Amino acid sequence: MDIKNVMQADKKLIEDRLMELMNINLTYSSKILDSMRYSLSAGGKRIRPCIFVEVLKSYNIDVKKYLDVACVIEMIHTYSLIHDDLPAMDNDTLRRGKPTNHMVYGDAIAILAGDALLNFAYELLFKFIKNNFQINSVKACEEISNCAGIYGMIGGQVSDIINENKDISSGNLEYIHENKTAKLIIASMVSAGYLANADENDMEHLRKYAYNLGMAFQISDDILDIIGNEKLLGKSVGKDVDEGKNTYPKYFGIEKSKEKLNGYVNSAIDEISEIKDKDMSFFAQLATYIGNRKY
Ligand code: GRG
Repeated sequence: MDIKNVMQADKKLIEDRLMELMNINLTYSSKILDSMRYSLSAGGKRIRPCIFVEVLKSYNIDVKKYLDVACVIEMIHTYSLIHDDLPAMDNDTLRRGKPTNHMVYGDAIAILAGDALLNFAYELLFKFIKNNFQINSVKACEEISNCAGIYGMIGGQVSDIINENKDISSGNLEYIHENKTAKLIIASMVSAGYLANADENDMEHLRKYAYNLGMAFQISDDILDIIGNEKLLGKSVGKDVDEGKNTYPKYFGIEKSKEKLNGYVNSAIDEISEIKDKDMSFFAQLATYIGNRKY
């Protein structure tokens, strides 16, 4: 299996559905749709919804039935990037090599586009529960909202912002990355696990795999930011490294960060290998791929 081909196919499925969902008409406020579509189709890797889809596939579940939940996760991720790029946060002018949302639509519309994506995501989750009414659908949606909010991504972002240019403990550093980055990856894996009716033992390993993968993802991202070669990653070209940010390379240095990255990759592989009666090879390969992203 070549995971790049697998992810390419998943990406197409997700992007087609995203654009269908965004096929909305608004007479007097269509600008918000332009702004939402701009960032949704600006060339993300779609790693979170791919993870969601691949968990379902491992459990032989019909992916199409749950595609809207995959799109919800990508919408939440996209809103977070739009807001993160705003002048009040990271003040970035480029993302994925293109002008950031607020550079094209202005701050007010960019703020509203982020809000609208988050709100639309929850509208879709309510519709999904209405049409698939069972306790595990509710648990899947609860997991997503929990991981995106103050116990997750927003909590991590807050701790990141208030600690800029400050010395923090390694525990705080881990908290920031676990929440800012790993939680949305955990949401992708665990919500799919619930929808696949995975047993408790599997759920535990899915959760721990996602945590380790998320930490590895962030550390490799930070190492790549420092060493450069951003074109290989397909992410924002020309973005400067923010010296005030608390990152693993800043805290531990590059070599120790690489060791930590390998540790998380190996732990992720160990966790997923514990699920023995399903084909989880995609996930072992994904962890290896993230560990080997080129510097
Ligand atoms: C504004 C609530 C709020 C949160 C922002 C996502 C985020 C939190 C900040 C973006 C900055 C950053 C480095 C976050 C860590 C997560 C991360 C590596 C995001 C980039 O994800 P990719 O690489 O992006 O999946 P693409 O472009 O592929 O979608």
